[in-house]
Amino acid sequence: MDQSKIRNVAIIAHVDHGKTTLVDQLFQQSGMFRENQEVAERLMDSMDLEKERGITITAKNGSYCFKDYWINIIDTPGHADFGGQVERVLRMADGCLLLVDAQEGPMPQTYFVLKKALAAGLRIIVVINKIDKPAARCEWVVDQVFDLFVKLEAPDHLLDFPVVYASAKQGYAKHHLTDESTDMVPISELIAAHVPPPSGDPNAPLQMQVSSLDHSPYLGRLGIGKVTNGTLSINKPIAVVKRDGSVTPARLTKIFRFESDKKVSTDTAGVGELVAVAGMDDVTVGVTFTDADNPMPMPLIEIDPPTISMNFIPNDSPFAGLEGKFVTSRHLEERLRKETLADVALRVEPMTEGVGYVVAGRGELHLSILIEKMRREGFELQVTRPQVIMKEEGGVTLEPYEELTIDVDEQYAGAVIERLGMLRGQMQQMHQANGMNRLVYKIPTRGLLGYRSEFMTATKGLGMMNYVFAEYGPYAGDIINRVNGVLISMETCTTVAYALFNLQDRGRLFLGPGNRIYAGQIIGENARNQDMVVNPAKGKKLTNMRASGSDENVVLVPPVQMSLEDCIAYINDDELVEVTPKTIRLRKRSLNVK
Ligand SMILES: Nc1nc2c(ncn2[C@@H]2O[C@H](COP(=O)(O)OP(=O)(O)OP(=O)(O)O)[C@@H](O)[C@H]2O)c(=O)[nH]1
Ligand SMILES: [Mg+2]
Repeated sequence: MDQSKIRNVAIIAHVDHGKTTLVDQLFQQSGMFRENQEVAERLMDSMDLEKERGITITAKNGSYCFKDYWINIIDTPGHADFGGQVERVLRMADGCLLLVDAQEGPMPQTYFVLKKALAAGLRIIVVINKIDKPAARCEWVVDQVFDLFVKLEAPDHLLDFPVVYASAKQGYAKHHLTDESTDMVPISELIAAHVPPPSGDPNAPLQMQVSSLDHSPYLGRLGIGKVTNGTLSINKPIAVVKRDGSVTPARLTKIFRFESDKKVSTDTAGVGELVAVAGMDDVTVGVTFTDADNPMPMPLIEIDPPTISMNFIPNDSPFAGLEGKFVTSRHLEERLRKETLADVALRVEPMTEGVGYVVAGRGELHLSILIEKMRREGFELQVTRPQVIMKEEGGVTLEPYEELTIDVDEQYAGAVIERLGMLRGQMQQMHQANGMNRLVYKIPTRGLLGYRSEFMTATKGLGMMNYVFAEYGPYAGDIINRVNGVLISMETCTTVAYALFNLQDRGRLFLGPGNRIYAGQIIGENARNQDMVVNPAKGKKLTNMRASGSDENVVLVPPVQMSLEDCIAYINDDELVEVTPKTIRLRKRSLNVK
């Protein structure tokens, strides 16, 4: 492949600003699909969980041709919990498309990814996306982006960034807002003109560092990265330099290049190409494949430390083993170890007290995705309330703080401000425009645990909240995340409509009639602030007199549906979430309810 015609571009943005949709359009319009071929929406979001949730969880590679250019695209996740991946895959890129929503403007994660792209010295093309939105305010957004570049002290030659206006959804991009809306060509033109070709030396010793991982059912683990120097070849013995600096000989069994969203096998790959390689089962992010006679490791990839942890413990509820295939602590350990190999942002250690593992990651979503994957594979387990990871410095306890940005309708702002105050948030800024308030806070990560669903309820689903890690700061004091107590079942039984009917005035129920439950299981939230033991199986006393209102016609309020994330966010320290392939239950740690 002609090195001068390769362009390696990462697409970076805040969550939902349209990265994966933009990739769809670039692919579609490059003519690589047959005219009548059915192509899935958000093609690159290929994992089941990505499709279901509409978010990108892992970065992915693809490519398309534009004129005689070969454009490699790296689609990245926008959610802050996966921010570490963005940083790593930027090593494969020579330039970036920074997408910004034409209405929202730069958001916390825009700041984070731009900072990383600037640190990597990458050329940046700004794409103002979603210009079809009626509330789009392109000029304002461009100004905001410029301010962001200045705030991040971008060097002069990057300050003069090219801008393109797009609707990824409708499939057009343009250099000026007044241009006609036709196709995506302006974006490809800017990539060809502004992103430099990869700079390596084809005659130097081989260097390819693994920036991300993939898995193939036939070949096992695949390491993905850029051939920075030299040539990668199947038949040539090479050496691997691991993270600890050790050098071992290796031989690759397969090399793939990315063509559209597929991997295509090849025997050699030259400088600047992005490839996936098979042949090393314990390949991890950061290792360098290099020349066997002249090993040249590349600088290590820094990995952000985890910010929160949860305990994963084997299921010991009365219903353990009834619904899952993998239940023991050995199963848990094996599975978690396997995950740490694939996900470098995850840490796993045995618990110091009791049986189980402390699993530390980059946020609630990061860990809940892992739990969801495990339950789909047939695991049963229990997890504890997430804890933030504190730091000691000079005898002082420090805790992580986030920068929180909230967009909320004026009428709900008061309630949100009051609650954030209780959660130890400090307001930094407040702007009002068109009946909306934008609030910026600094708040301990602890305060935000579980806050999202409360926020959604408080703003009738219309608010937006986003946060990114800001810094470690002094411990902010006690925070009470949940004020209500819970309703606990006093016996192992099947829930009965009549009993639930009598309980529903006490608070909010989490399940309906006909559910098998155990003593100590949580069946709802108490309206008061202490726990209450209740009997959800208590049928109506049978008397000779037939009273009106038999069991069949009691009217039940629909139970509150709690997702896995809701449950994790909900529990207190003396409670657990029990997860099986079929059910998610909330329980007291101690099932002794007598
Ligand atoms: N109106 C409008 N909506 C768009 C446009 N581009 C994307 N969207 C919508 O925005 C939502 C998010 O799009 P995605 O492409 O998944 O965004 P993303 O940046 O890949 O999101 P993450 O990978 O989760 O960070 C989807 O509902 C898209 O249909 C656009 O140009 N106009
Ligand atoms: Mg995406």
